[in-house]
Amino acid sequence: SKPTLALVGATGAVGTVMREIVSSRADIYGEIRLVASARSAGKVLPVRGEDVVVRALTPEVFDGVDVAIFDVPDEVSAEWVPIAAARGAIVIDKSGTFRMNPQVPLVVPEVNPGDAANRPLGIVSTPNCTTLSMMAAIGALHAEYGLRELVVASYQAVSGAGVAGSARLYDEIEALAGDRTIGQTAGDVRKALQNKLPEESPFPAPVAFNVVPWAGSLKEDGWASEELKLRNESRKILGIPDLKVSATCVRVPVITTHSLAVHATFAGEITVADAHRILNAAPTVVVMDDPANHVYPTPADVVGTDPTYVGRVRQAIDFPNTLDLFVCGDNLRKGAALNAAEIAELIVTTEF
Ligand code: 2RA
Repeated sequence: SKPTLALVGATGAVGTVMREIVSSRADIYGEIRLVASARSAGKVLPVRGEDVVVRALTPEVFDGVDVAIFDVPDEVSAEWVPIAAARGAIVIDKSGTFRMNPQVPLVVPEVNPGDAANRPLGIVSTPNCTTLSMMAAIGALHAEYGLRELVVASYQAVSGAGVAGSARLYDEIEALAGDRTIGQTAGDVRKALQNKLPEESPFPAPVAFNVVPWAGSLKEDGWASEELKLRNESRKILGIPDLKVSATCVRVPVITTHSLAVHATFAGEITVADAHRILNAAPTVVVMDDPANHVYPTPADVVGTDPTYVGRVRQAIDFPNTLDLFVCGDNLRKGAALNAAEIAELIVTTEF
């Protein structure tokens, strides 16, 4: 019989995309159970064209579940993922809790699919959306040219901070719209928002009419957690423990789709033609790279779609072993729900 899937965190930003993704891809599941906090239990949400009542997160909800996909805050995963695994579910977890645990594989199906089968705790982690947004492209280049260093600047969408992140940008834009004096005096955006939007923002500075060089929490020596995740997770997924990585993560006024400017250094010389050939052959990568005709990926043009988009590929003038490229990926799809769904499909089709 077909396996039972549980979607835990079914009502969040990623959960909403998750329901849409499992409804539109090959129908490999028997029952699909929707699970959320007690606050959301009882809601009726569509999945595969049917209304499903959301169930509260309890140990019993995992009885009979074969695969559970979790998209909940770190502390909720820390408590509940082991409970689901102990009840026999194979858990695919989107939180940061288990990603760097050596007993938990961190999987991007295009890059390291084999790792998904080796899961002593019954848990597979899926990476942070920023890492994921570039990984299909970087993994393909690495497989042929041997990656040595990554220097990355991110341009991250507000929905990376969940439903509240998107709501905040819409609110800020609405509050400031129509004022053609705004954005010309130091602090005027911040002041106008303080007057009009008294509630707290999920971001440490205005995000409308602005860019904010911060994502995540403060770590040692001034690093943001997001920047360290990009480093540590890239090393683990690519299987290069000493990969040199340095990142600066920036929030921009985009609702959904993270972008990254990537400076990638390889073991030997790599040309733009080499990169185009490899990226064109990668099934989930789309090359949009014709600057003479203004063809390059932008978040607004690719949001809501599955591939990893790459453009602006250049051989760095002073670094022959280095490519500079611009990558866009939908942070709620490949960056979150889609990658989790693909891991689940990989496990179900090979093991059930
Ligand atoms: C962000 N990467 O964009 C985070 C979400 N996991 O805020």
